[in-house]
Amino acid sequence: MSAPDKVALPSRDTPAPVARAVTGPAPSAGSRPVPEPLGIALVRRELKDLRMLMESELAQLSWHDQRVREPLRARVLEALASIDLAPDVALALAAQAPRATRLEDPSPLALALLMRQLPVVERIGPVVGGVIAVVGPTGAGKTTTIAKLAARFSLKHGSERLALVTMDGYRVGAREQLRTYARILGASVHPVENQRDLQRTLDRLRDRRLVLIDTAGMAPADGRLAEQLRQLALGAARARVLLALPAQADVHTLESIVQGFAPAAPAACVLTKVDEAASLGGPLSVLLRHRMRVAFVCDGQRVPEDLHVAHERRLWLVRRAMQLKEPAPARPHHELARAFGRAVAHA
Ligand SMILES: Nc1nc2c(ncn2[C@@H]2O[C@H](COP(=O)(O)OP(=O)(O)OP(=O)(O)O)[C@@H](O)[C@H]2O)c(=O)[nH]1
Ligand SMILES: [Mg+2]
Repeated sequence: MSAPDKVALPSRDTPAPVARAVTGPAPSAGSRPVPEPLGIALVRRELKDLRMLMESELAQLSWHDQRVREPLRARVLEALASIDLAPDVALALAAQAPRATRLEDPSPLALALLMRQLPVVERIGPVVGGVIAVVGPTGAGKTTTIAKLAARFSLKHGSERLALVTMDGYRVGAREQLRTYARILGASVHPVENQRDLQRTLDRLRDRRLVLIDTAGMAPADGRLAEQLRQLALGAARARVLLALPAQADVHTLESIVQGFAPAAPAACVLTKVDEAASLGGPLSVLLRHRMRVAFVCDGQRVPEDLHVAHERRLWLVRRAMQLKEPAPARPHHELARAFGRAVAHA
């Protein structure tokens, strides 16, 4: 192979000529890019195929190795993967499985591991008090959750010591939606425009036993989100923040929600729309990966019946995740092996 001695090394000051020396002159403005010679394109494709083949073979090898060395853990991993748990999370969980057991069927083991690791708020009752703000993306069920929490409270303590505050001035009808719930419960609603307004309103409501703050739904990428969260943090410093996480969203969306709302420092989340989720692998993966604790689980639109305390629903949630798994064969072995290989490579 001839040395590429004609290609001058770029100095620190001169920008690199971006492969022009090798591929010929740059196309002039308006001209079409010069197509790559057919031979080079073919070699490139062959190399890519070869790399994929080698990666897949290596993944298969390490997967088979795992199955031989630790058959029980491999079976637990299969059970966890069958509910669509992300490979990194499934691997971390399976690593906690014992190496041997007398159990014939490893699924209870996977269930037990999930149960033990699922982060939930332990000491919480269905009737909460204090100042609680619910944040989250559009349509996640924030206002409905507020209505459910408010209804629970007023059933037990009446509505005189309850107040609802809304920061949602964006969506048409948002305030009216909260007012409708408040009217039914006989509670007061306090719309606020900005951080100082929020602060003053909370000061006035100091004697209330429960103050629930509804916020405007915003996508994690929405430029206005940072401002809303800033106003909430400064205007309601003593509020505990709950993040509404819609369980039917896919794992990437949930990941971006958790990251996007991290500046609000949520104390826990409310897992909403569990009844609409076709699989719970995504939400469980994100909860486990971020150690995001679940305070409440919502599985329907009914107020307040469809709100449940998460620590009482732990087994129910994990069982449901297991029931929602794809019918057997859950996931082809080669696919699991590839996921396993990828997770090992990224570990
Ligand atoms: N199936 C089901 N629907 C729900 C649940 N929670 C809320 N919903 C419905 O989801 C829709 C949106 O709920 P909202 O409470 O308005 O959601 P939001 O997050 O306040 O929405 P925005 O304020 O527009 O961001 C409504 O039709 C609710 O009835 C749930 O747990 N299960
Ligand atoms: Mg709302």
